[in-house]
Amino acid sequence: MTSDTATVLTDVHDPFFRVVTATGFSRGHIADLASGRCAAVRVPGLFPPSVCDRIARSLLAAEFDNYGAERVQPMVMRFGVGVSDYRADGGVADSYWPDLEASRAAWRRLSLPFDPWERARQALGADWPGRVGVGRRGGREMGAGVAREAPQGFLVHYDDAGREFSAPLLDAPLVAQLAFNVYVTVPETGGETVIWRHRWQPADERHRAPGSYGFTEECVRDDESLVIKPAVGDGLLFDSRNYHAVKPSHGGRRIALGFSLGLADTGDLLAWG
Ligand SMILES: O=C(O)CCC(=O)C(=O)O
Ligand SMILES: [Fe+2]
Repeated sequence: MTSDTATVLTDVHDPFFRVVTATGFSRGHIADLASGRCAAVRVPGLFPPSVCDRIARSLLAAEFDNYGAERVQPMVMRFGVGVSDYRADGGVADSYWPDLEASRAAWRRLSLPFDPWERARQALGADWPGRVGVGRRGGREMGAGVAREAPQGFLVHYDDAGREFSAPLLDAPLVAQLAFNVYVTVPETGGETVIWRHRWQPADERHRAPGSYGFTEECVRDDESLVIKPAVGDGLLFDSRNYHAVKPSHGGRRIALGFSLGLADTGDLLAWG
């Protein structure tokens, strides 16, 4: 490749690969995300400082579990269960359900005076014509979300239940999948979320360590990217089928409440953790 070609490649920009900053999540934002007309929507102050403080006070003192070390290296911590740790034979391991009950009990023991998941869903649904609820599988309600902390970051990866599970994960078929996070504590430096304009393709598997959830940076080397530096209270919604990563944190903990958000064929938005 000549250096001229290289210059052209790095200069090329997709006008739809952009972060929109807004005062709330509108119907249009969610439609644009689902249809690929924007990459991420950020709402500063989605959770007010008093709400973040209250959640942070509880979570900073709580004991986190780790995601399974065979799949997730470097280590990522979680408070609550995430279904990605329970993938078994293309489905969901039975142990997800009792562990989810234990996770709900652990969240109740934090004695928060509000339900942060309900609050987040209300914000997402403020302008949405359909329902915003928690997804069901076999009639049972899935987890509403999980608090996560990745001190050394998340590797480059994508999230797409349609590929990760051999049959539909939820009872309602999904037509798009987004990731939602709200940040309750952030580090002094680092902890940026990076999103690449790249969706999984078969050859990408060359860049994945066996059994790992993540890919090497090589996989997205030539792709346009966006870097988002979260602040406390920011809500971030993005298309999780685009590869994304989180940079390591320095000088403080980065705790995010997150869930996947599917757009169902019914027009409802369904969360799961
Ligand atoms: O913490 C973040 O900013 C993104 C984490 C992530 O990989 C996700 O929400 O799918
Ligand atoms: Fe992700």
